[in-house]
Amino acid sequence: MDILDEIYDAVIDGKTDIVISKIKEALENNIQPDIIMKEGLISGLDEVGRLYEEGKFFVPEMLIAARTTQAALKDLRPHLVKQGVKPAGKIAIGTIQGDLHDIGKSIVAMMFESSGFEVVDLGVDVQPEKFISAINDGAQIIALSALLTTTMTNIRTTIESIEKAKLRDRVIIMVGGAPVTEEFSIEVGADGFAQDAPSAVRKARELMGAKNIST
Ligand code: B12
Repeated sequence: MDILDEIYDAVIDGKTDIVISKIKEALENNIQPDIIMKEGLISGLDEVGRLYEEGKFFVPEMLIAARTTQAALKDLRPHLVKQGVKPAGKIAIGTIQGDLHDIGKSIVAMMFESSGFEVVDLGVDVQPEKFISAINDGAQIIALSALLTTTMTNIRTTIESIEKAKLRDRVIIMVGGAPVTEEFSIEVGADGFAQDAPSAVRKARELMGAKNIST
């Protein structure tokens, strides 16, 4: 079997040791770091996302695969930097003001990081000003998570604050969390909604392609 296929399979199985040793072998065989990342790691993780959406994988399997990919990326990062590969985009993520739920937000953050994005995790109970600072610091995507129907309304307040700060054109705004829906996302003027971590990454890639964001 091809080394990249072995990396892909080991990501799906969450076998960190195998992924790391196969990456070493791939580098020794002069396979470019970006090819290892895209065709081994990210496509393996995309498959995990697909299996999750089909109901064949659950959150634990998705977390294990994301952790495997993160560990592998740590090893691969110096080689990617040397090759001049840039992150897929810079994203600032946080749970909305008043809300302390962080499990889903952290899964989404991990999935973005494992998929090649630079992630700034702003934590929980994030005030609009912190999202504004993140945009000023170069975040191209702002991801807002809400788990309570009472805090969901703070998504609207945060988007309004970004508009008032005249930064709306500079950023893609994504929203999610159990009570959030596609209709709500349109109503509050977000750019995109996703119901889980794999579709959040897919949606972000799609939005990055569609909206020309200058930093
Ligand atoms: C665990 C939990 C807690 C923990 C949180 C621990 C932590 N570190 O996060 C604790 C015990 C602290 C807690 C507290 C409270 N909770 Co609570 N909690 C839950 C519970 C059981 C699970 C939430 C969870 O983690 N789900 C798993 C994750 C993986 O799913 P997720 O968050 O939806 O995330 C996924 C997607 O939504 C999406 N996603 C998430 N964020 C984003 C962001 C973007 C941009 C995108 C694109 C996608 C995305 O991707 C994620 C991964 O697939 C839910 C019930 C439930 N089953 O949902 C209640 C629940 C959310 N809690 C509830 C309540 C009421 C509370 C409290 C108010 C209780 C109280 N009276 O004190 C407090 C609120 C405190 C506060 N101010 O935030 C209610 C909310 C009801 C409502 N309609 O608003 C729920 C629904 C329980 C219920 N059935 O009543 N809670």
